[in-house]
Amino acid sequence: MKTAFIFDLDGVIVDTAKYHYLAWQRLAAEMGFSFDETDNERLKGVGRMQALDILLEIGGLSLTEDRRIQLAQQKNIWYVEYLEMLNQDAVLPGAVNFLKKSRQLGLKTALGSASRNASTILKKLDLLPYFDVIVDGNSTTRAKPDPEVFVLGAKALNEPPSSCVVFEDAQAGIDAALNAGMTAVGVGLPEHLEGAALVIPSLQVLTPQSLIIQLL
Ligand code: B16
Ligand code: MG
Repeated sequence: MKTAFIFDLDGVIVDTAKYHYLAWQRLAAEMGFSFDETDNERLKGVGRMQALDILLEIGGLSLTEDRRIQLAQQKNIWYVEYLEMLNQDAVLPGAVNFLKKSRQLGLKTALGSASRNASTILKKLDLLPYFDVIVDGNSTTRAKPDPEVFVLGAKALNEPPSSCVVFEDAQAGIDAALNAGMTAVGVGLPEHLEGAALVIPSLQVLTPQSLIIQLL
């Protein structure tokens, strides 16, 4: 029986992916190479420095540690600027209802995000009260597909991994959930979410209750 849900943030609860994309694209443009949506798919769900390394690999650049840190900081400055535009429209379809119903059912809920901006985003959108526990890029040292973020979430909820369902929009996150010994539900396109027990286009298409029954 599943008793806890762990949600990724970007791409599952809120649509912040477009702001990450804009900021990475701007950085690539400054360095003189182009970066498209197919390339961007590889950056989803992974931590900031790892995402930068993938970007630099795409651009064929090898840079010093200091320069890489500087570039990651610049990207984050732009990303945080773009987040100023964030409003309730960025909350993905069905997300709030699904969270509400999960809690009404007595399920425990955690956030498991790679983002170091997760709490700022949740606060801005009044979503903090829907989570018992927040685990984000500030409390982890290893990026998805390492299971750390979800393992910490389950521990904080006091639930065994086998009782947890992870909702993820990125392959790295699905792999992290499976590496943690949890059930993964993919949110997005099936071709980017291999290994998920189920792939849905958004949280709008199912209820927590029907999911629990499906996963029995
Ligand atoms: P930040 P998630 C991830 O969030 C994003 O999908 C990924 O694109 C980003 O690089 C990562 O957070 C780090 O974000 O730069 O804000 O710390 O999908 O794990 O909620
Ligand atoms: Mg995500």
